[in-house]
Amino acid sequence: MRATLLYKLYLIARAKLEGRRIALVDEGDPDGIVSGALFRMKYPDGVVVLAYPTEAQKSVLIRSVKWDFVADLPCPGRAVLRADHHLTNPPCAEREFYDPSAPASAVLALKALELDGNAAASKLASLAVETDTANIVSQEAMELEAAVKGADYRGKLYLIALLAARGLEALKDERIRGFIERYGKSRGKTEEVAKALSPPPREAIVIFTRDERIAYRYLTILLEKAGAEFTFVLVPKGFFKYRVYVGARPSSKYNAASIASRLGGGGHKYAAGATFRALGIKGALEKVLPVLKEELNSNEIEAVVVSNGNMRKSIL
Ligand SMILES: [Mn+2]
Repeated sequence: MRATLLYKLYLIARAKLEGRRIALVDEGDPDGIVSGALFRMKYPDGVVVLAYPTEAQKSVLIRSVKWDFVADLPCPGRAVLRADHHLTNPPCAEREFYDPSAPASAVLALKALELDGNAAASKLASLAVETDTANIVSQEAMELEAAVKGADYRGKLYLIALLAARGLEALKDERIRGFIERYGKSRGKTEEVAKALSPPPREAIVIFTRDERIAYRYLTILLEKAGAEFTFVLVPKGFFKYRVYVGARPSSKYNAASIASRLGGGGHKYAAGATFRALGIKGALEKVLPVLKEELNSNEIEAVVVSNGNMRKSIL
């Protein structure tokens, strides 16, 4: 965690000292990564920094910088150009390419960076649409998603650089094949957890007492496929940090974004998330339960608590 902060500081300092353009994109998914690659296609000597949405809103370091380009993230304070499609992120940059009805930020980034006519750039943006709308049909989109999820911070920056330089050929690179393989393993583990939780109730709420290092967003998708209409996953992430993944089936009455935004996060109606601080799992539940009870219109919440590999049902 600490090391990444220092690395971000280094990237920012280097860009500013060398007078290079600097971009901030979402660290979490292919849409952000592709947007970063598009920025590097336009400005090959530009510097890309990755951050999560909460950092863009709260990190003192991130907010102290004037960003030339921001994509798939809320406003980090000062920005020249921004491409985004999140309903929960109000416009803020000097020039906005903001459209909540766009299927991916990368599509808006394509226009913002004037890369519409570039075939390799358009292809990358189309993969971001596949992954961001949870409608992955091509092998390339599947591999891109796996590479992003399997890579660490520097690995993602490497992926961005290679996508910008070589387009989809980047997916054949040996180091990137390694990221894809790593993610494949965590997916397998996630599928086992989903199987153990199936058939899920209509409102599937899963509380992890420790980070099992599985693909939690994928878990919500699997639970929805298995019959859940609403999914909510709570996971500890590092010191006193908790991450929430919320999902809602498109045909259902649920709104994932409204729950996530009440926990300090945001996202889309069908997939949203939040990160917050709490002192232990008890404190985290104290934050989460009142919101769930109100949004689900219920006095008690039936959850599955996953603790050291054991699962038990619990009324909270
Ligand atoms: Mn997006």
